[in-house]
Amino acid sequence: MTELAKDILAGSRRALARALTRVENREAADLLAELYPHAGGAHLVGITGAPGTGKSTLVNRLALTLRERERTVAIVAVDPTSPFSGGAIMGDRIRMRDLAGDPGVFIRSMATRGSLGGLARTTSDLVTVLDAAGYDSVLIETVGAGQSEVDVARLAQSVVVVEAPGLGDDVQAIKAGILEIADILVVNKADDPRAKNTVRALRSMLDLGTMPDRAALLHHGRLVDAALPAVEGAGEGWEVPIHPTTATTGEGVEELADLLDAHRAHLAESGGWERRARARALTDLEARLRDALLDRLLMQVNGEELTALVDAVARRDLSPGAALERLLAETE
Ligand SMILES: Nc1nc2c(ncn2[C@@H]2O[C@H](COP(=O)(O)OP(=O)(O)OP(=O)(O)O)[C@@H](O)[C@H]2O)c(=O)[nH]1
Ligand SMILES: [Mg+2]
Repeated sequence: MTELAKDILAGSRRALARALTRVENREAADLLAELYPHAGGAHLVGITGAPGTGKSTLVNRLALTLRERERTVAIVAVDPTSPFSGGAIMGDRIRMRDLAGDPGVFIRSMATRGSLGGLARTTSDLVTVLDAAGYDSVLIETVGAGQSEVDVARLAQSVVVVEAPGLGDDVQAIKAGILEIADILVVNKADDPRAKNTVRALRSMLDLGTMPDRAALLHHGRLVDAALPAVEGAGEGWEVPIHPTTATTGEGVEELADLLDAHRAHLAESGGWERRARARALTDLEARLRDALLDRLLMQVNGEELTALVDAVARRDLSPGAALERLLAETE
């Protein structure tokens, strides 16, 4: 084993920081292979929702609560510089004030812009390193608008979707299908009198639908379909709670920590933990396979030929399917 991997497993923060930078630069394949067997013990919690709902403030509070329970916590903030709300800077400043200097907390911010090789995969690898480093909980905060929420859900064992009153019309984020990925729905800013309406709107939406098989929902692809056959009654028997919090005062955050513990315990008992781990492994493998095959194929393709095909498809002289046939014929 390399010194760097040993130092990480021994708890060196400097080694950890160095490793995470390598991961972000996509120069860590060997290191990840070394650390991978040591990961798997952390509770991975995704925290997502529309900009400005109070995710950072909530993550900060949750981290403090977990620390009081003697758990160590790593925080990965994906794209902390959301252009949509000035709140991001605020939340992150408070976070630094309350958590800085605690050796049981490790905070990493990650910019989405310029992340090489895909945000989801880089985040997944960062989380693997933090998991191997021995943190009890890894909290992953993303500002989500569609696909990125689902990508977080793929990483996390427990997904917290944060809503808040007064962001345009009630519960707008639900349009993006965000409800379906929630294990716990938090209505933050419960100090706002309109929060009751938000809770009510969410309640009626949840009552409308039965929860689908989560693992299958989050991970559909060819490999998954083949290797993760549908399971009888695989809604996993978890009723999604709608939980109000006021992150600024910390009200409701103890109960949120309890709900997360309960969800983890539920996954362990129901087989959901294993099922999600398996689904994640398959999704991960499929994404890597696709990238690798694409790279390999593109190396064999003549650039001019590719340009000509794109032109032809754009002019509608050729269908995308027919263009594919030609590409494949060329590389066989
Ligand atoms: N009234 C009230 N304000 C809150 C609450 N939680 C957070 N805020 C405020 O909402 C604003 C946004 O908070 P953040 O924690 O930065 O929200 P965020 O969801 O992380 O924002 P982005 O990262 O930009 O998406 C800040 O001004 C917070 O002080 C709450 O429970 N009640
Ligand atoms: Mg934030």
